Amino acid sequence: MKKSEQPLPFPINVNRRRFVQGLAAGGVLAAFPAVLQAASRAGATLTHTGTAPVLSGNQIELVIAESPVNFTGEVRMATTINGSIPAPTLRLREGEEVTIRVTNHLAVATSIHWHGIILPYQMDGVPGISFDGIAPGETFEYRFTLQQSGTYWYHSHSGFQEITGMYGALIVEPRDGETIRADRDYVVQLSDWTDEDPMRVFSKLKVQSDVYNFNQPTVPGFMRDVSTLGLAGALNKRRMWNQMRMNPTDLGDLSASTLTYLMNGQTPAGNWTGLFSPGERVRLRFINAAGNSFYDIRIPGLKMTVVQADGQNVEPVSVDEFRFGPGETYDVVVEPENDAYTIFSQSMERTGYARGTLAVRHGLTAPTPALDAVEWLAMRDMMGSMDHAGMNHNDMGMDMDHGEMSMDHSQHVMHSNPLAIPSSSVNHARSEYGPSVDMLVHTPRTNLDDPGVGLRQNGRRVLTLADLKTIGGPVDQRLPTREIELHLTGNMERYSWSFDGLEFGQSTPISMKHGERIRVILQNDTMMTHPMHLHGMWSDLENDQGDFLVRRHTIPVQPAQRISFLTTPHDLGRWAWHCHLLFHMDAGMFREVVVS
Ligand SMILES: [Cu+2]
Repeated sequence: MKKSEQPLPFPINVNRRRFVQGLAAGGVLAAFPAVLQAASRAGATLTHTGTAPVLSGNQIELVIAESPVNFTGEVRMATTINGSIPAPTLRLREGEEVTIRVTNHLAVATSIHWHGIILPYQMDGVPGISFDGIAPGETFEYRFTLQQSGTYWYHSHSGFQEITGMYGALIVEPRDGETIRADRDYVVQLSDWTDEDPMRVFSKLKVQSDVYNFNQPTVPGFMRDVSTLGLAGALNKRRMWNQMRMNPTDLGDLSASTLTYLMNGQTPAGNWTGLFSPGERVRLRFINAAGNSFYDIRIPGLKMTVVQADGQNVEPVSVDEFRFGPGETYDVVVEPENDAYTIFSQSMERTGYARGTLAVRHGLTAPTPALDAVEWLAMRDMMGSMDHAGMNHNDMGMDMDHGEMSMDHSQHVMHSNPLAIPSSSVNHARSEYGPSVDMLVHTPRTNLDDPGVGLRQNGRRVLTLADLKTIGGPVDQRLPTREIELHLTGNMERYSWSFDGLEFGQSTPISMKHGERIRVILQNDTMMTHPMHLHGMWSDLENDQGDFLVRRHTIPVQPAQRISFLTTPHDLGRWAWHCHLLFHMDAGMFREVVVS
């Protein structure tokens, strides 16, 4: 049987429902006295879940330990910071120096990375690059001065500790006071939890990359295609995917067959609730702290005004929905009037959701929308910008067999300064022609106004990268003096992820010069969206005409998309650059950047 014709590997049943909804009192262990006793013998206390405690000031103490949780009916050990999921919210002040002492009570090494914070590289918290990590029993003292304000977060950069509970919000209050007016201010932190050992999840993906994909094409789906496309059309659609040996529903590696989606550490059944009084302006600081899930966020009945992206204020834009990947943050302002609204966060692959409520008092709920139908990846998600009408896929701008590449230099635009706009000629590195790469895009799309598969023409106003404009423009106005092009690559069958076909272990560091203005072009030669996070410096996203749009620390790059950003490496040292999907990072989509 061909892979794409397998039946649903995971029947929808009570177990799956438990993953999707979770327990109402996730994290509470009253029903498991044996575990509690064992936990107290080990000196552990109950894990606090839900709205995180807030720590502020210049001296912060954090303790990493294992502690028990129960989100689905099965007790598991989580990795926690100060015994809480999410970890404590740190509220700090711009301009101040902070000392954060992190003590490791685990049996293995740990680390904390301050995501999006500009600091000396030795304080960045990436084991093997910034420092050695924090050994069992040791305390590491982080000390840095906050040179920015906004919504950020922090997480472990060791192994799979992040997805097992090590993530928390980091809010930096502006030195000169807040410019975004709000009566209430809530952190809304999304994450995902698996009852499995993440290492086992990773091994399973390595053996069969679609093991968690239960949106596989099915016989009933085929019959539906026959009725809408005719038999020939349905067969063609199927044949195309089979020839490419790919799966049109590869929207996420993981799904609700192993994940429970959490909002502020609460399951959907737990229903995290933020209170308001009618007419108030409520600021929601959305943080995607998931290990491996993109979320599509909407609050039915409410417009959301996006006011900040990755901690940087943007010109307000009013939307019904936005998508964000692990690492990204968005602040929105809403003005609720009714008694209750659902904050609905469906995962991109549409197998489950996180959910919470905005309400005038506790206990109220609003209806939870149905999950949107799965939309198959479209031609533009593989081929990019070509007009495909009437084309046979052998002629399309994609090469599945690593044959001759067909570069097109005719589009080259003559300009007084060739670096004024990003180059459009595609350069596939030699290293892309190897076993780590199963797809090359020759005609990428450069438009930034596409919300992505599953959000196109859904009747809602969905945020896109093209909508984001940082207030005040770029800090560094210089044109770049150099351009580097890197491709995001992968091989789905091998579950290998890389830059330019080279997994981290085979790669050499990328060199940047201190203070130079440099353009980075990222082209995605895979069928998945990768949230790319560059440590230690800002990524100033531009459009294909070289016009500045928005300062980010994490940029999602869609399938077959080519984006570019400018950066100024202002701090010397060794920095990490990686996909923020935890399993992609671990599978090799990670590079070191050396600033000298
Ligand atoms: Cu990735």
